[in-house]
Parts: sequence; structure tokens; C-alpha cells
Amino acid sequence: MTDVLDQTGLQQRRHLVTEIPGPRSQELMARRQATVSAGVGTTLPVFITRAGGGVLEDVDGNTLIDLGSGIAVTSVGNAAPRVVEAVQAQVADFTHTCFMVTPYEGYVAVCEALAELTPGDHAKKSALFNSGSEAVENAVKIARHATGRQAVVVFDHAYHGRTNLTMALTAKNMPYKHRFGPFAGEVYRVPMSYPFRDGLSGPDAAVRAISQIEVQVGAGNTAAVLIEPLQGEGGFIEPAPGFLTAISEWCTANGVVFIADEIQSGFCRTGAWFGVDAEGVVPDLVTTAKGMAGGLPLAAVTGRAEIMDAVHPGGLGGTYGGNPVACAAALGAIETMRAEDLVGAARGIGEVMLPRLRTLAERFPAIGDVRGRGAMIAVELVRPGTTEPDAALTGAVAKACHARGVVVLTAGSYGNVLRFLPPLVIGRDLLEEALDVIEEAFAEVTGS
Ligand code: PLZ
Repeated sequence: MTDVLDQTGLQQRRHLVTEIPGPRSQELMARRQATVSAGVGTTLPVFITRAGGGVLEDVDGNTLIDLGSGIAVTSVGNAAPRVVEAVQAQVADFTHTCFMVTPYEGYVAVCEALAELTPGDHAKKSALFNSGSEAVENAVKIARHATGRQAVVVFDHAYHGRTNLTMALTAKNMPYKHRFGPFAGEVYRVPMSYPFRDGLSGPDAAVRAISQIEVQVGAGNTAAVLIEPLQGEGGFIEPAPGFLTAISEWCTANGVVFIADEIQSGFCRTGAWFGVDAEGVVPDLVTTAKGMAGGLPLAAVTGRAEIMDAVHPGGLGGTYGGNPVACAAALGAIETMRAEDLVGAARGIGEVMLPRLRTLAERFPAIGDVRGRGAMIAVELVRPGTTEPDAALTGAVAKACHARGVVVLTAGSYGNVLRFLPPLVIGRDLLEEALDVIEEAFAEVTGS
């Protein structure tokens, strides 16, 4: 038990005063069901009133430990003071002009920060958008325009968004694609390195992928290879060492644009500024969103100046892309990451979580794999002694965590991955308590 307050004054503890969901949340869920499309899902039906540090407070007065960060967004913490201050100042000055009509400094400052922080010391330029999907769409537009080629190569288990082009880039049918076709063309999928399931070394897995590209697509037709350096929705799949390097070297040798989708893995999440940093890979283009702006909608494509400048003037844009309030939030978030060493904080989270989860895997044989880096950690659940996915168990453990006031998310093509994405500012006590709860949940659900 802790009476630590976060900077917004929210007590940093798990405290349940009703069942989850409580009565007020249930009333709001009834209103939601009457008016919000059934197509929009709910992981945990509690309605939130306040959040900060590592906790979420709900309408019934419960406080829950947050191991989701709104899907890897509130890395700097919810309502982080520098973000709040920057947003409040900006919103009072002006809320929108459209950067394409009359520009403002915040947009430029975000692009300067992106040039400085993304991998590589070559000349870089950026364009800003509203969502991760939109950034990915634009990265593909830019790569096609710059190369004069059309094919885009993506990987098994990939997730890149829900718009028409990005649905085509995303691997999983349910719930993302089912009956939403027809999908965009010139998208080709090749096998990902998935050490738990394929047992291949990184270089061998790269040979498998590259030979498929060469045989089925042709290097000369390929505009871009698009990859998440550590896959997110696909189940936190970390390619074997050497895989990303080999793929990126093949791209360079063949004039193919190597695009790293760092929307989930970027901005300190993996214990480095970007997921590709683990292998020292320098992408041609990088897509970012989520953690970059502390909860406000902002996304970017950043990359080699000559590629980014290949597009004709006016070829990129959108009404809201790089909105001034979202840019102010990003500058506040990036300042927080630097001032509070959130790269180090993410590493520290991994150092606490990985050993505890490995111990758990010894106690519960359904945990087939423990993986991830920094504050992007997961366990993959299988029938003991096999690699057969156990989605039912995964859902049951997640539910048991939720009932105890710990927000966890699931992932994976087979729905059998329990993933953890705590805010990088979460306190150590709270993190340890969440791990205790996860252990209790496994014990309850497996009856052991
Ligand atoms: N690329 C790597 O992780 C978004 C999706 C949640 P948007 N991931 C969360 C859901 O079910 O819709 C994501 C990602 C990677 C692209 C995206 C897309 O980003 O901001 O959701 O459009």
C-alpha cells in the first residue's frame, strides 16, 4: 500500500470500492450501448474520470493500475504536467489555422525533434498527421512516389491500421478486416521471424522472407518493405537478432524503401528511443504516433530528406495534420521523456517484469513464452508442453486481472498473448503489486 501522489494529485494505489464494473459504470455502459455503434469494442467497461502516473480512477471511485497506457499512448503518464501546461497555453492562444494555410512554430519544432531523435544522422524531414493509420498510408504514398514502384511488402502478424490501405497491410482478419473488403492492391505478405514458433535464426528467417519477395514480387517492383521492429497487436513478436539488419540491408541494396512502423514501439517504449535501435538499424522512413504526444492525436512520417522531398508540393497534407494543440502536447511529452529519462525508466520496468514473469512461467506451464523489451512485455499462452495457442485461458486471465483492478490487454494473431504496456512513470510498488495480481489471476484461472 502506498500513499504516493502523482504530480496531478492522484493517489498512486489500487483501491476497489465496488465490483468491477461498478454501478455507475454499468449505467454508462447502458447509455453507451444505446447510442454508440456496436462495432466499437470495449476491453474493460469502466468509465474513467481521472488518470495519472500508473492509475486510472473510475466513476465509482475505484482506482485501477494501468498496464495498458491506452494502447501504448500515455507513456509519459496521463495528464502529464508538461503536456497539460503546453496544451493549456496553446489552446488559449489559438486552436487551429491549418498548417497548409498559415503555418505556426510548433509543427516545425516537432519536425526538428523528430529529425534529432529518430535513428541516423542523415538529413531528415517529416510530415505530420492525425493517426497512426494515416501516417502509414502516407509513408506508402511517399515510398511509391519516390521509387516509381508500387508493391509494398508486409509481414505475417503485422498490424498497421484500420483504413482501407492499412487494413490491407494488417494481417489479421478478425476483427480488423472481416467483410470490410475489397482491399487495396499491390500488398504482399511474407513470413515474419517468430522465434517461439519457427525456431529460425534472424538471418535464416530473413532469407526465407527475402526469397519470397524476390520470387513472388520482384525487387525491381518493390517500393517499400514495411515492418514493426517489435510487433504490437500481432503479439509483441520480437524478431530473432539479425533479422531486421538483413532485411534493411537487402532494401538498401535493391533501392527499396525500408519503413519502420514505430507507432507502438517508438518513443522510449522498448527501453530505447526506437525499437530499431536494439539492432542499430537505420530506416529510410519511420512512422510514429501514440506515445509521441502524451494522449493527443498526432502522427508523423520522418525520413531521408531526398525521399520526403520527392513528392510534389501539395501532395501531402490534411486539414488537421500537425494540429497546434497536438504539437504542443508532443513538445511537452518529448521534454518529459528527456527530463525524466524515460528510456531508462522503460528499461527498469523490463528489469522488474521479465524475471517475475519468467518465474511465473515455471509455476504455470501454460506460459509458453515470456518476451519483449523495456515496457513492452508479453506472455504467450499455450496448452502446456505444446505451442498450441490457448486464447480462452488468455481471455480468462485478463478478465481476472480486470476484476482485481489491473488493466491488462491481450494481443496476437491467435488471441493468446497477454501484453503489458505500463506508463513509463509507473511507481515500482504499483508495478510489483500488478505482478502479484497477475500471479493471483493465473492461480485462480488455472486452479493451481
Ligand atoms: N501501426 C504498429 O500499433 C495502432 C490499434 C488499436 P492508429 N495500434 C492500436 C485498434 O484496435 O484499433 C497501430 C500500431 C502500429 C499502426 C497503428 C495504427 O494507429 O492511431 O490506431 O490509426
